[in-house]
Amino acid sequence: MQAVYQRPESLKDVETHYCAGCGHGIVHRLIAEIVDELGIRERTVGIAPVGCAVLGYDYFNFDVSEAAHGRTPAVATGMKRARPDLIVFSYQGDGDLAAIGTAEIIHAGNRGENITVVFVNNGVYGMTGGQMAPTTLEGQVTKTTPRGRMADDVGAPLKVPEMLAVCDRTAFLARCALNSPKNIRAAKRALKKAFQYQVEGKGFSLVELLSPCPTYWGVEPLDALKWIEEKVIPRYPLGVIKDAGTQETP
Ligand SMILES: Cc1ncc(C[n+]2csc(CCOP(=O)(O)OP(=O)(O)O)c2C)c(N)n1
Repeated sequence: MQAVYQRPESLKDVETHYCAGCGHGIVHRLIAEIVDELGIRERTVGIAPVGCAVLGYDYFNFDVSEAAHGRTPAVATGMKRARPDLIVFSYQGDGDLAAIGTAEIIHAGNRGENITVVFVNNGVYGMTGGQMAPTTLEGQVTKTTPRGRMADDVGAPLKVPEMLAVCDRTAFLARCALNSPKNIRAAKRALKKAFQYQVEGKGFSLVELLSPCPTYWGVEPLDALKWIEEKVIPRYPLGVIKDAGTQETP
């Protein structure tokens, strides 16, 4: 019998702590498949964030460092500059990247660091029990926003790849969703390109992944996928936001 689906070598054979229906496990799997397919496991280093993925180092079968409170792009920068042969990725949630780590991500992108950023946007600070994040939608109930985001008070939901697109030195920026097999396959293609760009020395890449968080959205896992389709994607359009690698040089 031919095995068509098995555990990637880059993923440890352990149970994760993530809730049922959470997107982090899917993202871990995609990264592991890509690292295997690119044959870079021996030189890959991940930087885990604060947030639900704080224990990411327990699940990947390659080196993972940890950086507090939005500082993974800084640690990734140092690691990549000291050892350019390494393939370094920063793994971040929306609280970590778009709130407490906003300055870090903008400046890493603006410097054009040759790193890959995996940005998991589930619309809440999951780890803190569902407080509002910069990405929380108007009308989205969270523990600290029972009536949804009040844009007049706190601003509109933040579009991170669009924000980074204005930095001259960002190379590849995309947004994908984890709500269907088709969208997950597209997410894998975008993530693979982001890693490939680093391997080819093309510079800073970031892929935002719209991810379900049934626990802190207070909905069933299937309803969380429907919410992404009906509410999140219309507010955060999918696709490649910038691809400098395919531009012809004059
Ligand atoms: C305003 C604010 N700043 C900083 C923190 C510290 N903090 C705790 S968990 C966390 C990350 C939030 O998680 P997120 O990045 O949204 O990932 P998730 O847990 O949803 O996977 C941060 C920044 C906080 N709770 N609130």
